[in-house]
Amino acid sequence: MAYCAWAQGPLELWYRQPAKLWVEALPVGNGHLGGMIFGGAAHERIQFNEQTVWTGEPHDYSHPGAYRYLGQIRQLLWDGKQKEAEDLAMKEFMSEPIRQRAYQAFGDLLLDFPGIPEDGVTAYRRSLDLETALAKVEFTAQGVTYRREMFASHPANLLVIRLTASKPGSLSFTAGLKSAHGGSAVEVLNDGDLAMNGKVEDGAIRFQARLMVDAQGGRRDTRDGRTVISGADSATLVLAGATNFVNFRDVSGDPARHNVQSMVWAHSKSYDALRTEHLADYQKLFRRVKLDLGTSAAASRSTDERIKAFAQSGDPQLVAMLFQYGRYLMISSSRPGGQPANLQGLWNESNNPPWDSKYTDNINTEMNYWPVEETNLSECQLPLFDVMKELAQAGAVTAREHYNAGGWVVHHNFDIWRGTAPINASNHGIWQTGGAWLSTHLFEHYLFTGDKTFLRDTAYPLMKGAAQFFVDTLVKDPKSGRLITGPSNSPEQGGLVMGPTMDREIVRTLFGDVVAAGRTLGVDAEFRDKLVALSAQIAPLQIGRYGQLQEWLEDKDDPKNDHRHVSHLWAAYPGSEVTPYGTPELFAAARQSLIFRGDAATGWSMGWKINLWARFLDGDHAYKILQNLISPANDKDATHPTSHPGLFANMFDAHPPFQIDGNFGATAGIAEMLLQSDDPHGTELSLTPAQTGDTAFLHLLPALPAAFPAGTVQGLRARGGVEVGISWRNGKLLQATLKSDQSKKVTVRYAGKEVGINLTAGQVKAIDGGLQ
Ligand code: FUC
Repeated sequence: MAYCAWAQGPLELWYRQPAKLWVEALPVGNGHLGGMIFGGAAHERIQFNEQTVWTGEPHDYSHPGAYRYLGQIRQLLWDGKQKEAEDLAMKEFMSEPIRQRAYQAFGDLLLDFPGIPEDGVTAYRRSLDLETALAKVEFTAQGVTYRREMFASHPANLLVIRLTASKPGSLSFTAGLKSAHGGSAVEVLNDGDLAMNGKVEDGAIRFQARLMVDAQGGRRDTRDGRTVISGADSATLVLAGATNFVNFRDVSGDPARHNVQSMVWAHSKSYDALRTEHLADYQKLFRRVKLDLGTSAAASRSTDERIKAFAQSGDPQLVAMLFQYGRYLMISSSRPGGQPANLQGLWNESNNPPWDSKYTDNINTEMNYWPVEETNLSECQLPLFDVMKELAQAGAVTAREHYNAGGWVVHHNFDIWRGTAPINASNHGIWQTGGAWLSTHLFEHYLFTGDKTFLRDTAYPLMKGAAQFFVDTLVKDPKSGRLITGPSNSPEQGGLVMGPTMDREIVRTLFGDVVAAGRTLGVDAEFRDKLVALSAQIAPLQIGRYGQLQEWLEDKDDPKNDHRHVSHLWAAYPGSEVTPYGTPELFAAARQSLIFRGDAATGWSMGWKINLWARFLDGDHAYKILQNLISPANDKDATHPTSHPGLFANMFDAHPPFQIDGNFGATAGIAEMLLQSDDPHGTELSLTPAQTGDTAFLHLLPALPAAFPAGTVQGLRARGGVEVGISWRNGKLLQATLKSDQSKKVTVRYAGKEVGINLTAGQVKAIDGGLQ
C-alpha cells in the first residue's frame, strides 16, 4: 500500500484501580467459558460463566391446537378490535408456559493474598490487551512486584491464570470456588484439584467447576475446601467448567468427565505452551482486520478517563478500540461448537438477569452477528446456524400447532430449550418473522464466503423451511387484496396488528434469498416460481403523509414517536430493499422516518442508527450517534430515571444495564462507514448478480465522517468474497486493495463514480482515488 504508516496503537483497556462493580471488571472468554476479572490486589475475584448453565429443562413450549383461534384473532384485528384480539390471543395462542427460561451465573474463583495489604499497594495497573486476549494485574507491595496474567483458552477450553512475584518465595494465597447456586458442594479430589458440583435450583442442569493449582516452590495445604499456597515462587491456576447439557432435548452429559478431559490437556502442557497455543488460536482470527483512524493525545489516558473525555477529545483511537473490542467480544463469546452470543454474550453475574439474558431475535440476536462477516470473523457465526437447526425442529411444532402450517417459525425470543412459541404478552410476543430474519443470515454467510457446500447442506434447507411457513400463512388483506403476515406486531409497539411493514420486508427478502439460492443450486424450480409469484403480491412499502416510510399498513405513524425500535427501516439496514440509487423515493422516506425517531436511544438502538446513517450515506450523522454511544453509562436499572446509556468503564454497552448487542452494532456500524457491499441499485427480490455471489459490488468510504480525515483499514470483507483494504487522507481515497479467492468482475463505487474491475483469483489489485 502507498500509505501504510501504521498507527493502530496499543489496543489495550487499562485502569489505575481494581473493579468495584461488575461492569468495571474485564471480560475474557473462549466461546464456552467466560470470566470477569475484578483485579483486587489483596482479594481477586474472577466471576465465571459457562454458556449452558440455564434454568429449565427440555420442553416444547407450543400451545397445542392454538391454530383453531388464528382465524378469529385475524378477523378481530380486521374488525378494528385490537384489544379483543389481544385478549383472545393471550388466552389461547401463547407459549406454554408464558415465559422462557434464564441464563445463569456459575460461580466465583476467589483468590486471597494474606500478605498483601488492602490499601497501600503502589504502581497498580490492570489491563486487557485486545491484540493478545491477555488480561493482567500488576502492582508492588512491600517491595515485591506481583503479576497476574489471565486468559481464556479456546483450544484447551480452560481459564488459565499465572501468578508471579519478583522475589522468590513471596507468593502466598488461598484459592477457592464459590457457587452461584445454593446446595453446591466443593470437594477436594485425590489429585488435590477442587471440584465444585451442583445444579441450578429451578431446572435440570447439573454442573461442575474444577480448579487445579500448580505452585512452584513453597508449601501446599487444603483448608475448608480451599487450596492454600505459602511461600511459593509462582503458580499456575487452571479452571474448567461443564454441565450435563448435550442439546436442547438431551441433558445426559457428564460434567465431571468433560472436566477430566480438560484437565488431562492442562496437565500435559506448561503455562507457556498453553499461552502460545492460545495466542496462535486467538490471533489467527483477531489479526485479520486492522483499523487505524488516526492517533489521539487522549490515548495515553486510562480507558475510563478516555470514555469520560471522549465528547471533548474526539479520540479516534478509542473509536478504533471500540471497533476491535466488538471483534474481541465476538471471538470470546461465539465459537464453533458452542452456543451463540446471548444478550450478554456469555458474561452474566445474576441468576435473574435482565430479559433472562436469553436470545431476543426481534433485533438483539441478529445485531450480535452484524459485524461478523464484514469484519472477517465468519466462523464465529456458526454457533447461530447450529442453533437454527434446533429452532427449525422446535419451530416446526409451533408452525403446526399455532398456524396449522408447514415449515418453521420463531417468535421474538428463544432460550437454550429453543422455545419458539409467542411469549410474555400477545401485544408484542406474537411476531412471526424471527426465524425468517435469522435465515437471511444464512444467505449472507454464503454471499460473503461463497461456500456452496454450506449453501446446499446447511443454509438452503433451513431457508426453505422458513419460507414454507409464509407460503402457508400469508393471508389476503381484505382492504388492499395484497398478501400480508398476521397476527404480528412492529416490534415492540403499536400492539397486535395485521401486516406490519417489517414482516413484509423480511419475508420478501427471505423469498428472494431462497430463489437466488435455489437457482445457484439448481433445485426446486417450481417452489421458486411460487415464491416469485407470491412475492409480487405482498403489500408494497408505502410512503405516508409526513413523507415517512409507513411502519404499518395504515398511514398512522406519529412523527413524534421516538421509540427505540426502528423496525420498518429494516429494508435499509440490515436489508437492502431500500437503497439510494435503486429506490430513491423510498430511500428518502426511510431517512425521514429516522429523522423523526431522533438520535437519542438506548445502546442497541444507537447501534442500529449508526448503521442506518451509514447506509443513508451520512457519515457525520452516523458519527454523531457513535459519539452519543461513547459516553459514560451509569449502572442504574433500565427503568431508573437517571439511567444513562453509553459505555461502562469496561466498554460494555449499556442498555442499561449491560446488553452486548450495542457493542456489536457499533463495530458493524464503523465497518459500514468505510465499506458497503449491498447492491445500491436495489431489487425487489435480491436477484441482481451482485447478490448471487457471482460478482461483487463495493462502495468505498460511503459514509466517512469528517472526524476521521485520514486512516487505513485492512482485511474487511465484502459480499462476493472480496477482501478489501482502504487508505485515505484528507477525507479522500488514497488507495484500495481488492483480493478475491475466485476470479470475478467487481463493480467499485467511490465518490459518485463507478468502474468495473476484473479480479484474478488470489491476486491483489490496487486502485487509487481516480479508480484506476
Ligand atoms: C427487546 C428490546 C428491549 C431489550 C430486549 C432484550 O425487547 O425492545 O429494549 O433490548 O429486547
